[in-house]
Amino acid sequence: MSHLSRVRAISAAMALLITCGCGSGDPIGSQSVSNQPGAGAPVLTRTVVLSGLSNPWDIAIAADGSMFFTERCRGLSVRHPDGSVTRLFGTTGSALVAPDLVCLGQSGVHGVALDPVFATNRTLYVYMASNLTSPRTNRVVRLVLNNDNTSASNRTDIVTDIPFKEVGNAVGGAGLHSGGRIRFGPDGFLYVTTGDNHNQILPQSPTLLGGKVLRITSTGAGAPGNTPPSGFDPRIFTYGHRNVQGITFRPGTGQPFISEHGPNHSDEVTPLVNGGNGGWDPKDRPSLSCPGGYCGYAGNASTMPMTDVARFPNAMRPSWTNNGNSQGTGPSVFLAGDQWRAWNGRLAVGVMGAGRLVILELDAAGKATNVVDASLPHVRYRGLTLGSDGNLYVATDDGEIWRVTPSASAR
Ligand SMILES: [Ca+2]
Repeated sequence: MSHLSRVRAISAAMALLITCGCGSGDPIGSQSVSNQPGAGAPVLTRTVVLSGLSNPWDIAIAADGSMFFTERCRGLSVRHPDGSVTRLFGTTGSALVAPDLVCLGQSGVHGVALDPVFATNRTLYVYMASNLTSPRTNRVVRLVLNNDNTSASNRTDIVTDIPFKEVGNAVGGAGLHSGGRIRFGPDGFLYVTTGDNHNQILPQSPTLLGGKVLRITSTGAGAPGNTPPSGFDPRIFTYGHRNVQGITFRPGTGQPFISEHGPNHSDEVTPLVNGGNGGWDPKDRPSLSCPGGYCGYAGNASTMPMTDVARFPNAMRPSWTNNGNSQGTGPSVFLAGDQWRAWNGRLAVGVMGAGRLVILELDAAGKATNVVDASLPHVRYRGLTLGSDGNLYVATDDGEIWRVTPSASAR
């Protein structure tokens, strides 16, 4: 058992005792998950679209049904509407090879996002770890595809300085906590989630981009309207995060919501506020013994909180903490459309360690008021995307991509 596994095993029992205990008036949502789908829930039909993939990580669906997907150690591919697959960008065998691609730890090729006007400008974006610099970094790479989606060209690295965990330390190996989800918001700007690299200084650093959510233009500049504190990098939208793996935008309001895996407690779903602090600060905890100077795994929900409201009274409050548990909360996406029946407008969250997809009902303020299990197979849910066809697409660590279709009838 690795040191980290031991830490987690010991802490798991503690976490059971240290649920947040929030009352109804508490700003932190602690709803437990019901196994009942609830009244009006849709019947779900699951179809395996692709199998035998190598760690599929993210999916983006074009209006014509072309399905772009990443595999962490191979790169970007597309499944054409006729079912054939073309490898577009990544390792040898891809139409455009990226010799600098780093596959290490949790890192590699992660998020993929289509430009809002992809149909006309043929432009998409991927998040990848690269060895073009030393130390290595995570990058956001812009590519242009040809009209039949069989080749990629014009690689332009629009963000080159997202920190990468270059060497292992006492809490884990190199390449961990790279973040990596990228999504365009309804405002037309690209949101980029990053990780803390097990580096104590990153989340609260005003200039280093780890432990952040960036909001950028298609050329990688800070988007107009970002309001981080004075002295911060203008690309930073929010900071004080651990390792954000999900970002999605609430229908109607457009507010971004993120999902984060807690260390040994407190998975979080958090509505973001421009310039906000997520309250993660894994440094300088004199009361704790912190291996390698990183306190992230050293405490519990009280001594090393995911949202430290004692240090940061104005920190953004999570809307859900998975009842205080740490079960590998990863991707998230809002369900939208009448076909989702009672789940229309609810937030789907993939919980990898627990192997389940959960559906959060949120109140107007974004707080979870009801959480149900979607009753899909128990797998590690790595990527979630809502297709242009209104169906949910799921990437699993088992190497599959599913289409989940809500039927016309309720359960
Ligand atoms: Ca937080």
